[in-house]
Amino acid sequence: MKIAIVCYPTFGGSGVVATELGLELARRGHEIHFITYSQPVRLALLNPNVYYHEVNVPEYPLFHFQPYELALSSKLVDMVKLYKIELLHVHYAIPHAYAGYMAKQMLKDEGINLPMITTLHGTDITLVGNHPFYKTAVTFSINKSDFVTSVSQSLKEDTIKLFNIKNEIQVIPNFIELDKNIVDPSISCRRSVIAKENERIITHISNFRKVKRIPDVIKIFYKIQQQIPAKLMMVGDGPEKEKAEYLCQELGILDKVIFFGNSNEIDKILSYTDLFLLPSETESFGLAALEAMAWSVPVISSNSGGLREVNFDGVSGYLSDVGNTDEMAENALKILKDMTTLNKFKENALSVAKRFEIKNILPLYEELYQKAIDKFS
Ligand code: GMT
Repeated sequence: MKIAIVCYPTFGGSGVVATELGLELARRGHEIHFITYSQPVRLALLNPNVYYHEVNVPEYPLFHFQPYELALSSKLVDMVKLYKIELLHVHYAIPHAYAGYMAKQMLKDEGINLPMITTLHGTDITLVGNHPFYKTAVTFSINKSDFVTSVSQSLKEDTIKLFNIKNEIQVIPNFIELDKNIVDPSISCRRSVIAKENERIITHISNFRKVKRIPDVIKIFYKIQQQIPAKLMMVGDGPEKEKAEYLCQELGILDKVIFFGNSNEIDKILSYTDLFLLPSETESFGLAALEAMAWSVPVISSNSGGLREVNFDGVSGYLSDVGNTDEMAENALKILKDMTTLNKFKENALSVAKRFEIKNILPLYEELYQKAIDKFS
């Protein structure tokens, strides 16, 4: 199949899911065209069957806001015609489903009927899309998509609750590729740069937005390090990062916290992590938690949204109410208290992660693609 994938190219989860999906589809012989405003961070272009088409938005003094949707829909139409693309898969409703719908209409005018699948990822529904200034257009573009998927049951329920949706929503969970998780022999020496032998390594990875409750991450770690020797690795960048650095300074723990910024070495970092923290306000799925579990790292998370479908309480980690940092710290200490308990949780984390292996999830997308193409042919 010839598939166009529209996504955000940044470190966020939806872009990562879209990129990994496209790369795996390409390995399976499909022709994949990524269409976005810069090269997706996890996209290695040296893959056969993978194309990347950049959307450029020329500046003009009259534009206070650059008309990205316009440039994206034009690019879509041009690439669909040039490469004879059969299907459009847009990740994150805003503004991709809207631009995709416009492209479909333009193509229809030229006698080309292109099916469009929209995958809802989370904040496009729960935080941004729900805003009264966007809601009308988001509802319209979800209802005009030919097929709609969501990354968790919880997100499906939120979508139905928040929008007047007429379409069926199929849940296709996010996935993980486990085969690539091979421990690099240089890892133990890298670990020793970060922490001493007796120190536990705790990690948080996110885009450092408010929804991630970064101060809670710090508070949980503060309580942990009062009881056991530990280091905290803060990976990612965003608006809450600087405040977090000051909070660590105030609490006198700055020497125990390493702020990495955005990293392309997530796998290496996770391979020597003992515990992952994700106390988010809301999380439609929690891909970062799944990525940690795939490296046998147990997770302390909030129990919001789709996290309950990923992190199993008392098995792969623990879940607490949003903001209950005391309980989160207690649970963390329960896991870290001795090697036998930690190893049990590590084993469990990996076995839960295996349910989300790419080889189990990808066929669901392939079936849906086929159904969409058949419907339009
Ligand atoms: O976390 C974000 O705000 C980024 C957002 C994205 O588009 O990258 O993440 C959402 O999509 C991820 C991939 O499906 C999910 O794993 C995240 O849970 C979801 N974030 C939220 O719901 C807050």
